[in-house]
Amino acid sequence: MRRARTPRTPFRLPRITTALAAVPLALTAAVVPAAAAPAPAAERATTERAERGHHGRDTLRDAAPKGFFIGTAVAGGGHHAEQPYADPFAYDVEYRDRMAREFNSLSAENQMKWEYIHPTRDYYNFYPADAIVRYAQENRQVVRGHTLLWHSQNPAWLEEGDFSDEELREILHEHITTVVGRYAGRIQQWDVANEIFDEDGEYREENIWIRELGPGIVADAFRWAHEADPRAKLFFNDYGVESVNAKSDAYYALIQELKADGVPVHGFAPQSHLSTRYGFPGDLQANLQRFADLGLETAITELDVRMDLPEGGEPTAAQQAQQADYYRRALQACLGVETCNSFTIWGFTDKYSWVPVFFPSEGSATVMTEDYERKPAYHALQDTLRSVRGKR
Ligand code: 9MR
Repeated sequence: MRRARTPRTPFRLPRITTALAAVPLALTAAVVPAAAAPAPAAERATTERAERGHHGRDTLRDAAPKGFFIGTAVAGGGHHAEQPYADPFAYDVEYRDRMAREFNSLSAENQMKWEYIHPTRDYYNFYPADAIVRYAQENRQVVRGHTLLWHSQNPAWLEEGDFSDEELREILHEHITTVVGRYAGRIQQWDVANEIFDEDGEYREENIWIRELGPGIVADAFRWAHEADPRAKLFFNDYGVESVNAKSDAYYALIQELKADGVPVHGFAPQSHLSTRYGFPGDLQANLQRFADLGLETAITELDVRMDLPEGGEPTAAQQAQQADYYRRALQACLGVETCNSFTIWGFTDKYSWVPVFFPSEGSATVMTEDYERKPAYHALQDTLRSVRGKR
């Protein structure tokens, strides 16, 4: 029997005309600089043809083995909002074209986070997230949803509100039901719980849900997400859990408990924000494997490799080679684990990377320069994918 459909949203959305609906997104963005406006269609087609000439069938998704998802974060919101450019996903045509050609999986960098998708208590802003899901469908890409229960990027109405425990629980329930339900069948993996443990493997105090409602709320979040979309694979996601350490041990123990209780947890993902300041986490594959052995899917969800930039800002050849080595080893670790079928980099061009904004002396963390030139790290990924194509 068919399940009753969850209503798409209990709230009234503003009516929009078809013409408006076709505008990519960021209708609410401030003034768009003229230079950033999309190129006229004809010009765009020429650029696309020229590009295909260069890179047609020569991209990461073309190199990927069957059933393997190579993804990127879709730039928009978050740190981008303070940068001197218009929303990349809405207005950078070259960026959009490359994203379609290079990747078969997309993650919402910020657009599905609470502060964006649920900015006031009674209103959901689905435009940016809808645009990503629609674009992904048009380009035969899967989507990773990010994220439902987190301590950061929550709206003030939530963090500063005066709610009873019952109300808070209902707010989370309604949010998960509404957001996951809206995209049901169109999201491959959801980062249900993000960054819930600190470095010592203790629950983070900053997490409003866990602090106010107790850790049991995590299991409820997974149950509610599963009810809203039984097909989506539900993940724990965190940084600093690439290796076997106190934090990843905390996930290992928690997931065992949850599975014993029948909670629908399907995956564990080390984000993998790496830096050449620290060595490569050599036990990444072994760590993924121990989670796979619990019957879980695994994924790399936010890989980038930042470095200290020399004066002038250009990485040396040696730095580029070291970075390429980190990218290659991260991908090899994932490919070495049978249940690791999703490998996402946190942005593919330095033009939009979060790294220099958060780590001022570091940068060059992605696989393409600001001008979309492919770095050695790009080729490391491409060669590694090609080497297993047909064998996996
Ligand atoms: O890339 C995101 C950036 O645009 C935001 O400003 C930032 C705010 O915290 O979040 C970045 O994405 C984070 C992701 O959601 C969770 N893991 C760490 C990522 C990098 O900070």
